[in-house]
Amino acid sequence: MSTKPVLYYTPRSPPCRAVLLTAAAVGLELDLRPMNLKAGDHLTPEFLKLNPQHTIPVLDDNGIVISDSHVICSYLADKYGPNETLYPKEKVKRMEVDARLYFDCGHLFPRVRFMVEPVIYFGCDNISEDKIVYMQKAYDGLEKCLANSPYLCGEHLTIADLCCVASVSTAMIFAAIDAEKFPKLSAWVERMATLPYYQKNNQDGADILGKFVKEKLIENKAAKAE
Ligand SMILES: N[C@@H](CCC(=O)N[C@@H](CS)C(=O)NCC(=O)O)C(=O)O
Repeated sequence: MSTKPVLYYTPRSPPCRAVLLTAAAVGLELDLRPMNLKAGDHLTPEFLKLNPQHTIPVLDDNGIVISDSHVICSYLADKYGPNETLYPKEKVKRMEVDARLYFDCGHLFPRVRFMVEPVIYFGCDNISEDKIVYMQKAYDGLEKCLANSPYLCGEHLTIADLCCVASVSTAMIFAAIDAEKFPKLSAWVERMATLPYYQKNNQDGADILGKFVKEKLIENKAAKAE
């Protein structure tokens, strides 16, 4: 008998939230298994058997094990999506969505992690201006994608929007989006926030991370001053 797909995750992680958003978009219930990275849950022998790269999210859909949020979102949309718009089957359109997913993977999310991980894990007591400016430079790519359409790949919401917004909504807590410079991007973030499943599956987790990093900055500063 097939059971609900299991998701190893933490709500504060942007890639994990991209999967939560996609599952909600296709109306799929997941068996959620919270992970504590600080405690090393991702480094146990059992977890390493699932994902030797020791990253979350990891999806286990009745024995089909997938790591990397972008691949998981593609899989969920293909297998459970009620229509083809979320991850188009037509080749050229699909490549466009994939290009935006790679943009998140190679540009957006890495710049988020360079801002927050040194604070969370290595006692860093500030997010330097160069990291903030570098993050903001990546906003320009999204602004240009949105030049003629409400979503990153045209008229329809796709998994590219869901993956990118998980990173951007986190990034903007530390690297503000200048609405004059990036009006389309600002409007897109607001549009995404109106999705009925957005708050629970993305914003709540982004807020938890934002609060945690801000508290960590204070804690790390105090530790340095001692
Ligand atoms: N490209 C991966 C990145 C996943 C990732 O780096 N996740 C972080 C949490 S936000 C993680 O698992 N870090 C633990 C580690 O790298 O060991 C994805 O999209 O799934």
